[in-house]
Amino acid sequence: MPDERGTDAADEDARLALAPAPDHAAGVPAVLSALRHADAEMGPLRSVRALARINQHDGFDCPGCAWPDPADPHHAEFCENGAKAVAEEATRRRADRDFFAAHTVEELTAQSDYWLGKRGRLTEPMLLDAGADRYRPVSWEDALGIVAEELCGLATPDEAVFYTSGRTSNEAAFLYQLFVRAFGTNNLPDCSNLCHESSGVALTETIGVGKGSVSLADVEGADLIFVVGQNPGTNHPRMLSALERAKRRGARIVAVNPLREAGLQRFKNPQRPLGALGRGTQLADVFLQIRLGGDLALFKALNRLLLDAERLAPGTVLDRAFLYERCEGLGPLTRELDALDWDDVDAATGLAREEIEATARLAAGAERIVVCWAMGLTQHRHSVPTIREVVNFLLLRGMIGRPGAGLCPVRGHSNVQGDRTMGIYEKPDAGFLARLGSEFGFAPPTHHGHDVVEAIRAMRDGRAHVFLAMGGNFLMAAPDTDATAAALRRQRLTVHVSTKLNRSHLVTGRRALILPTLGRTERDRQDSGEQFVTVEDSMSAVHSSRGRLVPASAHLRSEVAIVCGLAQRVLDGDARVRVDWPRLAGDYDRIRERIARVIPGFEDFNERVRRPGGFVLPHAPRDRRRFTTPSGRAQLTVNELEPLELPEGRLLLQTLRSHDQYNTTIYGLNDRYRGVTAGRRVVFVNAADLTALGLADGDVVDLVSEWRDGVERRAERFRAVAYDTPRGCAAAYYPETNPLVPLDSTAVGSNTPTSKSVVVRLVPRA
Ligand SMILES: Nc1nc2c(c(=O)[nH]1)N[C@H]1C(S)=C(S)[C@@H](COP(=O)(O)OP(=O)(O)OC[C@H]3O[C@@H](n4cnc5c(=O)[nH]c(N)nc54)[C@H](O)[C@@H]3O)O[C@H]1N2
Ligand SMILES: Nc1nc2c(c(=O)[nH]1)N[C@H]1C(S)=C(S)[C@@H](COP(=O)(O)OP(=O)(O)OC[C@H]3O[C@@H](n4cnc5c(=O)[nH]c(N)nc54)[C@H](O)[C@@H]3O)O[C@H]1N2
Ligand SMILES: [Mo]
Repeated sequence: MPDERGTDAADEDARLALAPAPDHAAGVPAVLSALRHADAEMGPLRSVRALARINQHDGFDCPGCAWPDPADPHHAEFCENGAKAVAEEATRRRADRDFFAAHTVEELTAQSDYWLGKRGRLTEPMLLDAGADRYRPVSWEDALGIVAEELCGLATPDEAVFYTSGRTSNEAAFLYQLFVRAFGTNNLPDCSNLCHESSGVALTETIGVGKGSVSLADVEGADLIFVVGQNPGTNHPRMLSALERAKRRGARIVAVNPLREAGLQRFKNPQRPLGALGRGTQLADVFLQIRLGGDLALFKALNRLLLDAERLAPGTVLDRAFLYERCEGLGPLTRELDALDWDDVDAATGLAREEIEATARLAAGAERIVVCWAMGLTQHRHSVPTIREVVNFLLLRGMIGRPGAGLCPVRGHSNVQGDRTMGIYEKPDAGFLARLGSEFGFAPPTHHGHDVVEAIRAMRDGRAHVFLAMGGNFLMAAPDTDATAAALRRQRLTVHVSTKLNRSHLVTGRRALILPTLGRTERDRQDSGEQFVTVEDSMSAVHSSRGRLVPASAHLRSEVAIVCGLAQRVLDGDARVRVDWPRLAGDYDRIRERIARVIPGFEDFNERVRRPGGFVLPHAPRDRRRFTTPSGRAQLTVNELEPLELPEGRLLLQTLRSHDQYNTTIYGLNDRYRGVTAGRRVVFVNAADLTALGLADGDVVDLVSEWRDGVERRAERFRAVAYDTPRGCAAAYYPETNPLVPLDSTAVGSNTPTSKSVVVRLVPRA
């Protein structure tokens, strides 16, 4: 029987099939897969209209990933997975009032996440009354009234939690954080807490800005590109085009990953004539099949080898002028690296010394180095020190603030970076709060709020009673699913502003509301006429996004309108905050005027964002080699290696995405690039580990995670698959494995759950 985590193992197991993984990404199957999805969800006409507008100057920003758009967009500037993301939103299916009347919440809970997502778009506000067995329609006025009633009944504003996912536009995010702070709390956890927080923390400490330092032109102009802990073929397919262009100009690519991901090996560009059919471009020149969590050791080793090379040929490897003028900490770093224990490096990385030495030689000789990374670096216990060591690597060679070189954290959600820029952050800085307060004439709270993990604890422990989410699927995205479910169930009210049904709507507080909203692809008409919104990509470029499709239902409201409606009801009569919410909701230019006055870099926002392609936010290290750290210098840091102890008979499990999902939204049950068809409950294990554990390829096992709290967390019925992954390092899909990630197992410095290193044992099913 499926449970509230959405396990429908019995159903999937029977059809699961496995084949050898292909050695390349995209090509004809990608084109076909994209078209099949689009057609099934949208029909042929709507497909053409929707897909033609993705990432064009007058169109909408792809709701897929945060990879930037080229200055001259290709006539079809999207990828297979972007097309799927659009189809998912622009689907013609509807989860309307009849649907909710026909199913109890209990019945819906028994369905898989895949099934829930396939019900289509939400159409009107729905309320789950205390004690009711199913949702019923409710008017917007009544819905907003319920939220206001519960929020105003709290003992303090800090008893409410306001989550944000990363698709929310700049305009909605800015008003949302303004509303939350005017209400009186900084409890603004977001999906970044689960995602690139480690990057933000490490970069802020070392270069003074928590964002990447490259443009698309830098990536395409680099002569050496590292792709570390990232699976671009699936998660950022348009990045493959940039890598291909760099390769054509002679760049070399080093891929660092425990898995031989298809997209890292070879790319058949579906957007070039014959590209989808030919042999494709070989991408990675060097593939370092590293152990999970081994990257800190790898980059320390590379840095040590750079120092050694400099000693042999002084003045040829390190950028001494840059180091002396702009950086500090070289002395302690040199001493630390000189004491590096190579046995530790061998153990942590599992790489051959020659592989590391050959990579160091490439790095010593390159003129323009870019390092790209994603979740493989950010979701480990030592993620922050690891990313700091990547910064050391680039600083030693003077590779920040130089064309064709720099740091490239590749963001996930399409506006996750913009939401942070707009102030969605639980630890806002004093300068930002002062500007916000003076613009709107109130005193924002200064004490820090809860991040995701803290929010779950607060809800679990009875310190928070109302949970509101601007998008996302908190229950399934957060770690420790059972603990998160228990925390949500303790709430008086849970509220979700959503486009589609998901499990977070089903595991609720005493009362629950679903507030349906417009998606990116849809026309947004307000008092002053049709509106557009803006977003910021991974490379700090801000541009507009205008939906053209007819909204999924006449009752949908934009996120901006929902926030303004909420704020007006909740803050009603509060003389401290003087904001004309209806005026802002009626014309988004008015919101952008306020953003321009509060957030640095947004001067003349309305004018500049109307230029084709928008504008790029300032970034002192990138633009002027200025480092906005307290000392004004870039920080070289000492990062200690702490080898991870893996008890006998245990594996380290990473939880990752298949090719057929968008985070918690499951598009389909295939993972074409890893050879999996019709199932998701698989665990990839090194063949020798299987043998050592007395298991055979294809055995069905339970995954049991072991943590020092003594609680054994279990995820049942996974097919063990012999796979090309280093000894001791297993992999399985998120979100099915989230029940295994202990709430208290987080990265030092960023508090991000360690989703890429969970200690597990495999227990055969009887
Ligand atoms: N189609 C699609 N696109 C997406 C998403 C999606 O779900 N579907 N999600 C979006 C979001 S929010 C995000 S954050 C990004 C995520 O993009 P990715 O970070 O690419 O996503 P993951 O599937 O988590 O893959 C992690 C990769 O890191 C590797 N890895 C794991 N641990 C380690 C390690 O210790 N060291 C190294 N070197 N490598 C390691 C894994 O083998 C895998 O290749 O994608 C975004 N784009
Ligand atoms: N074990 C494990 N856990 C992880 C990760 C991992 O790698 N492993 N990755 C983490 C990462 S990187 C991230 S970013 C988080 C993702 O966490 P979230 O951002 O919370 O999750 P999503 O699955 O992206 O959210 C999907 C839901 O968003 C809603 N939605 C879609 N579009 C819109 C819109 O335009 N507006 C509104 N209001 N709602 C919309 C839909 O209802 C949909 O069901 O998960 C994290 N959790
Ligand atoms: Mo993410």
